[in-house]
Amino acid sequence: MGKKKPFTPPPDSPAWPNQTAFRVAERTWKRRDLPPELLASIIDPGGNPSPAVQANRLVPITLAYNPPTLSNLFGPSPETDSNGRATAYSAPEIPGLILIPGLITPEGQVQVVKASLKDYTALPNVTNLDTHWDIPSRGLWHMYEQSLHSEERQKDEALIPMRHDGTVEGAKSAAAAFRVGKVANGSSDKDGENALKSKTTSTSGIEVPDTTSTQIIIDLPTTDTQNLKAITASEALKRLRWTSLGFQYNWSTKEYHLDRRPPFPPLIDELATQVVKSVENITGYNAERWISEAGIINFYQERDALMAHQDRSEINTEAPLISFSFGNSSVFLIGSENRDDTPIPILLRSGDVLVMHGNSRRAYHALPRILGGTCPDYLTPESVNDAQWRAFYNYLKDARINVNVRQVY
Ligand SMILES: O=C(O)CCC(=O)C(=O)O
Repeated sequence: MGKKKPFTPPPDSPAWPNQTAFRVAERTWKRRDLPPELLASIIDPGGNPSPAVQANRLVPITLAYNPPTLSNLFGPSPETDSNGRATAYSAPEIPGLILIPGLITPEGQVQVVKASLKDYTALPNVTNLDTHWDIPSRGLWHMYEQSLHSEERQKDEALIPMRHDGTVEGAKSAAAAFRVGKVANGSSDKDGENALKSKTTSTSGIEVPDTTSTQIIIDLPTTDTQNLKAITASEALKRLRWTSLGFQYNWSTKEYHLDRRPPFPPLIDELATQVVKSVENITGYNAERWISEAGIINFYQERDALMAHQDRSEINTEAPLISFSFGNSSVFLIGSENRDDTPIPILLRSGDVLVMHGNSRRAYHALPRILGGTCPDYLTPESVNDAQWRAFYNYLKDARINVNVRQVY
């Protein structure tokens, strides 16, 4: 008798008991063998003409401004009204969600991807790698590029050492002063070394520093790192999951560190601010009030996923959350504040922008699936007039990058 294949229950099977509707949707969309009829059910704001629009799952809305007048990195959306104003969409099933497909031009996408990989993965922005590896101050991308140019690549590729207590290579040469902190007992800032001199009271009544902090504290690992070893820059890039911008996020307490605030990158601030402006008429949140205070850049390899979660760490609940997608397309699920509600699946493509405000700001959402092989042709090195781009494309063709920006206070 032949060997029996292990049983995998179909997504809606009673063999998945006591699962919330959101969890069932996540498991459904995680599948490597997504059936064509399931793929056909996805809401695709960038599809032209979009069947989702025809099915009233997306409703065209008019933006306050014609996007190219706000930023030279904004293109016109695929559809424009008679005044030339771009069309964005709301999704009636998820009140407060706004989708602006194809907002970022190919040139804009190239700029943001390059900056995300090269500039924002270097100190003073802290990445998931910094906890475990002592990335030299010249930065991960710089090391990676050097390894690409090295003739005897395998032999010459430098290793990134493990981080050991008290040793931060970057501290020796970087302009900022670095300290290594212990996340476990929260004692890293007991002595007030990082106390900020200038504080301002936000609309939420919290005292928020209005200056950026030059001191970076890298939390030491709370788990055993015995099995980790020094790695090459290309290995490290595959393990890169996130980098944080502005107020640094404490992943353990799920709060922002008021005393850890590297300067927010002007390019991302500008794009986010102009998106906020473009949707002022819909959100009612005036761009004058907007401050790009914190951001996370998520780096996904093809098999990565982001589990269902709510973004609840921001105190300012009126400000929208702005989210940009680059590289391979993905399936984005968003529901309500209750995991028992079935989420809707949305296809996010490179250059798309998503705005969460109102009810959707606190809705559960997840990213169960990256769709490999969907990085757009206009991003291939042959299509982009930039000699440096080839190395970035080499990474992006198998990846997705999400840049999201929040006003915290
Ligand atoms: O990658 C995405 O599009 C979603 C990211 C996200 O939900 C988050 O960082 O909270």
